[in-house]
Amino acid sequence: SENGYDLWLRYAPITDSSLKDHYLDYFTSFHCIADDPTAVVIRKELALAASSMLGIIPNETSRSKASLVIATVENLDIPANITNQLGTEGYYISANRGQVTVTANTSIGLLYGTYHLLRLTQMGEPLGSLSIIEAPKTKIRILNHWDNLDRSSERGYAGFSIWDWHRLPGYIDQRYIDYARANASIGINATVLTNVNANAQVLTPMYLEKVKALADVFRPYGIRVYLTARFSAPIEIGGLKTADPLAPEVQTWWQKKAEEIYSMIPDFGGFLVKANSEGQPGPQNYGRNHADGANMLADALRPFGGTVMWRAFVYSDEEPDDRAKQAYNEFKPLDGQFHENVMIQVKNGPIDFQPREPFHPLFGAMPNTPLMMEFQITQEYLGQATQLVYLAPMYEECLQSDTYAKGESSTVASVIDGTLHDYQLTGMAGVANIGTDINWTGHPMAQSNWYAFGRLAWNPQLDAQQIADEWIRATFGNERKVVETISELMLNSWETAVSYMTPLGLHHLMGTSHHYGPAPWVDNLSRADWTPYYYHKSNQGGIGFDRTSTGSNATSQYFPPVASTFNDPDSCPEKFLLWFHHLPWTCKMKSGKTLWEALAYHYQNGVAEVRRMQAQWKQLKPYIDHERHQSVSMLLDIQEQEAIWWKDACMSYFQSKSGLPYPEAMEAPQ
Ligand code: GCW
Repeated sequence: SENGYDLWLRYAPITDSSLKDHYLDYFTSFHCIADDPTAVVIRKELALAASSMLGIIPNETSRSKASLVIATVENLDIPANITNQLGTEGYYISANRGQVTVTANTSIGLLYGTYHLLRLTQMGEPLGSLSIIEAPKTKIRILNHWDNLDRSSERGYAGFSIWDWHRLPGYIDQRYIDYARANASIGINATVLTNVNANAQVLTPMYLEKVKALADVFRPYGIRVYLTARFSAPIEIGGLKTADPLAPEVQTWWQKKAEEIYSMIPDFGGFLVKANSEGQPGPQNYGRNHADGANMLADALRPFGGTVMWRAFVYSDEEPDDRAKQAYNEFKPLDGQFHENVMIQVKNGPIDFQPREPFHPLFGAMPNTPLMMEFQITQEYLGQATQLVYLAPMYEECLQSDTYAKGESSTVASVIDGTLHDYQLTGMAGVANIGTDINWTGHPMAQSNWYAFGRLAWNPQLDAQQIADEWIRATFGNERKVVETISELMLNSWETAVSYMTPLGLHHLMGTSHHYGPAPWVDNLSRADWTPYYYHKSNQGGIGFDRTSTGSNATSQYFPPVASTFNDPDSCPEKFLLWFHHLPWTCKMKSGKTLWEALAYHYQNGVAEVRRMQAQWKQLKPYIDHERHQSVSMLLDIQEQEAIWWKDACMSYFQSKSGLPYPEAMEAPQ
């Protein structure tokens, strides 16, 4: 049944007979030179794909007779100018006289190349004249599971954690294998199994056995396992009195722990650490800084080739004037002080995965410390698992932002892929939206966000449109009407959600702690930085957070001319207006509308756009199986209700501040 379990590896039967004949020419017989566990995976995937798409099991034959050859470069005659570009994970696909060759320096490269070929086949692309050279632009392409050992998942909306700790290590769930396949098919090569709000238990021998079992499953797919390290673990599971990073007994404890882990998992990736943030322990508890903490762990991992990913998501009520500034203030002065196997993991924006944020000012500001991106795939603030929001346009907007760190064209993407500052370590992390739901991600369309994350981690320059096109074809087929309609629907969906939730730079209006639905009126929490009111500050005089030089001066954390562009309400892009400015309700927008009218227009338009999505989806009924069509239809109906809820709640509340009448075009609250 079409329950979504197969993700974008659906391998639907190819019904067009000439296309089918074309693919039969290539998949009937193949030759694979490689016999390590990854080669076993390649053979299995080929058999699965060919039997499902073409109704055949490809037969293994000699190289001269084969129409498909999959072999590492030393077996073939590939010019050095090509092999030089492939690195350890890249591949070259070429076609010559009826033979397609996939080659790479490593078997992982072959696996990636095979998946590329299968993607083209699912997309109905001809294979006869291929010449594709691909290599990833970042080294670590990693999922962050915010999964707890009791199988709950922080900010997970698709069931429970897929890690069945209770039955590990003895029982290997088929899901682990399908998870690895899905990740490898889009180039994801690493995973953090546990929540950044970490539980030290995972570092005890009993759990490490289980982690080892997962690492063994993932290895042939090129995926390395990482764990979160709770900074106070030496106290909690080590019986020490302190976790001070400069205390010798603490250093020794972590060194021994690293030794123990690597004796079981020789390719263990390293640690992801959330320290001194939201109550998590860290080096500052001992009067030390982030570099002291990160370097201590890095030194423990270094002999084994491991990496520390230290998160820059820090804020506390000690800096109450503007939470958006704290990460920059704490980390920028430490640039250059981190050891070479440390990366700093920075969220895309300075607050917290809001529907839309300007890029984080740390990007470009730490030339001597490799920064990696942290995107959220799970839709904590974006309708969770009931709303259709394709996130690639949001990722793209951030990656294509120009930091001006080294003049024009210093994009965030060029920071992340390492080219701007010549970083030796590069990476992109995505907070996973994966759970035990049959379709993995709760909302069937949310699979596209997992897919898009992987594709952008591989190449941060890809565009959201191309990624959507690939995903739709693999997931729903190549029918033109289907591809065009879903593509349009997906590509508008993020802007639509921003419109009915937090237009014009508004942010953090969500209900406290669950973050679902509007609650801009909440103004009395114990901490200002958790209080929606703090972020919009609306009163009779106007609305917005003044982050200019007369306000919190967060704009000064950006390079010129970005700083001055954001600082001046006339040049600040309207999409970020109320992020940086507190403005009167009646001030004029570029359209000639007043701010109040523009706000109303956005909320109203967001609702109208959801209705358009419903209408578009309806048209696809004849083209899509009942199960998936019905499920997305029901979810869109909920989304419409929720968009109305956002509009009504926010506009009624803001009206209580502005005292202005509803603009004409606006449906008054029901
Ligand atoms: O987005 C916020 C979430 C927390 C999360 C935190 C973080 C894991 O509300 O649930 O904790 O960010 O990123 O550390």
